[in-house]
Amino acid sequence: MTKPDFLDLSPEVADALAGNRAVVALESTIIAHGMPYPRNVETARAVEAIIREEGAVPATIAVLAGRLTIGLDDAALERLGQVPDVAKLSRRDLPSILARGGDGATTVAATMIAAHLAGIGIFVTGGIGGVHRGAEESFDISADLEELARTPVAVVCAGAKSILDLPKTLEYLETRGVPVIGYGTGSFPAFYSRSSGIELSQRCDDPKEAAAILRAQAALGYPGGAVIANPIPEADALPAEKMDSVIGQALREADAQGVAGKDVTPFLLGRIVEITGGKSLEANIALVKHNARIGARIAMALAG
Ligand code: PSU
Ligand code: MN
Repeated sequence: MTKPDFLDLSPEVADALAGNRAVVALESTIIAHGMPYPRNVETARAVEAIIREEGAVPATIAVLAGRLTIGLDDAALERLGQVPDVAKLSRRDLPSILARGGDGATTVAATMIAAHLAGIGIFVTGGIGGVHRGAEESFDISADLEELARTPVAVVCAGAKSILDLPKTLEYLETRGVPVIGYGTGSFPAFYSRSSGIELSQRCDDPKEAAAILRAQAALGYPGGAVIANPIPEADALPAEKMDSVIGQALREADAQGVAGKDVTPFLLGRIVEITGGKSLEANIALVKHNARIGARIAMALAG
């Protein structure tokens, strides 16, 4: 594939890809809209360090001055984490910002698109977007799900937050043929807690097994990606009942304030951190770091 001229790879990432070494993509919406400053930037750096420790190369992705940038330097991470109102970019938003210029943070969907253009097959984050509660009325279904159905990038995450309708999210992924693979678990993780109680039909128990499944999927020539659902470590998990009531409050506030469209997810994420006095943030950081370690190991297994 010829590299589009709006794509910028950092020298480290370009080198690793040219040498067929393990590279792990990371999103930037989690930095700009998923966590407060300065923990967002600290976490972004810590996650990159974990991926390096495991022998892989991290590639954080964002749009900077209208360039789709793969592999951010420290100044760029700081800017995305600090500047208020950085644009949140999903699939639909990329063409305009690349044409017009400007900065923006990429969601799971947009990060998958960029990773695939660059030739990166593994992507680590916290949680994916999904079918929102009440979607039968609002039609609010994250473009992340459709992206998973069409772009061949595997996303290592801790499932999805129960701000979403998790059964409907899994039904959607099933309909679109996206493998959802429990990593060391038979049930779908619920982000802050290890299990949503929903059984998964597929699991793997180590990086080699995950890599074998992804290789088989690639050999089948499927257009889409996969979800590797890695539960939060036991020691960092929060009680599900407690988080359900926090999430319930955040959802009621969003409704009362008429929050809609792309603002829904950032609003809920921000309120959950505030209502829990930062406890949810600690859990979020712990699970992202854990995903980084597992994702890097899977990338190493795929490259090796
Ligand atoms: N869920 C989280 N943290 C996040 C997001 C989701 O627990 O930071 C972000 C991701 O970037 C995801 C996006 O792709 O929100 C989904 O937004 P929407 O629901 O508007 O598609
Ligand atoms: Mn939405």
